[in-house]
Amino acid sequence: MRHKETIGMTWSAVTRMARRTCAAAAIAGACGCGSSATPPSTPTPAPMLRADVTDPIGDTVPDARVPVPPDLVRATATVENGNLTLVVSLAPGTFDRQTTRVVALFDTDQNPATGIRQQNGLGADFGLDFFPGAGRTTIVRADEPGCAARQSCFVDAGSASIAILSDGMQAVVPLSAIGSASGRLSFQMSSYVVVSPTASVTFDFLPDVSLAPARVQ
Ligand SMILES: [Ca+2]
Ligand SMILES: [Ca+2]
Repeated sequence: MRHKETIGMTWSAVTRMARRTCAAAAIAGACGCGSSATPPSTPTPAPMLRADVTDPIGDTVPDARVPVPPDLVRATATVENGNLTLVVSLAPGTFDRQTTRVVALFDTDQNPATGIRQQNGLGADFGLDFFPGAGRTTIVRADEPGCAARQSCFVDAGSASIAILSDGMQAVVPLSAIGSASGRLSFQMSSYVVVSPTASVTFDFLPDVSLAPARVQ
């Protein structure tokens, strides 16, 4: 018998044995069949989830009060080890650390009927309000009754630090802080500038409002 056949038979025998073992364990309700020899008490690491979304340069809405409007060009979202890392990039020269603000809205339960309905159909349950001038992002939660009463549609639900990049920002937040268990969510970002104590101007959306929300999956 050639060596290759020996290995083939041996492996086949091992597989048969494993199947039998698994079949017995399955009856007892504790089988890791098809995965590995990892004990059932050790959770399998969740696969990394990701979204990478781009937006055109030069598609901001003009406003005389803001000579250089913040122009969103890219967002990447990564979910790993129970955290969401969100990186937003702006067109070169359009990110002003003192005045640029960016908000990310998450449809955490991926249900358009819950949360605050957006123009593109997103039902926003949570959000991040990036404030580079203060070096942090505010975590906000949808307040549906407040919104219906024409008060604030989102209320503060915590904060996280942000890293300032050359043309953008990065935030890392625990999934639990934005009400997400799996990390699978839809989102949309927008850039804005506060132009007076009572007014802000939104300049750009990513993805555009005519497109479906971005999906982390
Ligand atoms: Ca843009
Ligand atoms: Ca929702």
